[in-house]
Amino acid sequence: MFRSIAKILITGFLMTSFMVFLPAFVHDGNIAMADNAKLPDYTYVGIDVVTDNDTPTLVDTLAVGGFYKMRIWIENEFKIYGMTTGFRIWSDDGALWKYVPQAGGHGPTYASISVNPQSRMWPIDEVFDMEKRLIVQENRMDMFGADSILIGGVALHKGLPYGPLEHMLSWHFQVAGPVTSGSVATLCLDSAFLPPSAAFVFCDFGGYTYRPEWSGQVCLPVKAICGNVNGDLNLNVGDAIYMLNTIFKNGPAMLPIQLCDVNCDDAVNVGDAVYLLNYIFKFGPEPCCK
Ligand SMILES: [Ca+2]
Ligand SMILES: [Ca+2]
Repeated sequence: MFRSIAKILITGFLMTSFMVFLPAFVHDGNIAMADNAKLPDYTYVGIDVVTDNDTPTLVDTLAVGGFYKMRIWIENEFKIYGMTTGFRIWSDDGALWKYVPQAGGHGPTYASISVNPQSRMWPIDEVFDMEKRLIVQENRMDMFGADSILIGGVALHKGLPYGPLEHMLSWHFQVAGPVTSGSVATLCLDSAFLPPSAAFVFCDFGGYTYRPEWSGQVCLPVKAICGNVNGDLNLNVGDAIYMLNTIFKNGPAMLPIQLCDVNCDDAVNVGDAVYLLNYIFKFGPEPCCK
């Protein structure tokens, strides 16, 4: 019963929000949700960035080639029955990134978002887009562009229980550039423009929509280091091992090529790993990288 009611309400909320308002909507930065005043209770959305491995570590600098996840934290003082969130990851100075698919993600090609099984959001009911397909959708709307992601409707049929700040969702990405060794750029993460609220939209059981408080954008420096191919920020024997493993298992194309050609012969192969080992153990010259 709750399930079907919530589904109808959330669908109605999305239909109203997007299909009715969207075509005529002009964002002037001053449009408030009509129902905000009915829901004064506190809700909050925040993000941080950690390494995407077994022991996630908070980072303040990103390495080209490294795997990271943006963790989405939510605190709510009353039950949430639906949420629509948009995020953007972009650079003004040449930093590049790409999605990292996750096993067990939502949908065949939309799996770079995962739900934290340790959170009170788990098990999640549905994640769907505006056409109500059960997916997490990336790059769906023109207004979002290639640097944005829309977590469509997150339906929580029993309601997301009250609770303190908790890591709910993760968005997985790899830093893909800049690829020139020694260069530094900046990658920023923020909420994405999402009409009609210009931010996140949550709704309660009655379908009232409102905007949670938002922690604001995070910008991190991105560093490209010649020979540092395993995505941490140190150049050491681990990089040579990583290079060899990747070359023999998946091929050199899987590496950040410009950072791998450490002997500057315009090819990436076992010779680069040997060159790197020689440098690390003090026998050879510095990594080159054009
Ligand atoms: Ca390294
Ligand atoms: Ca080479």
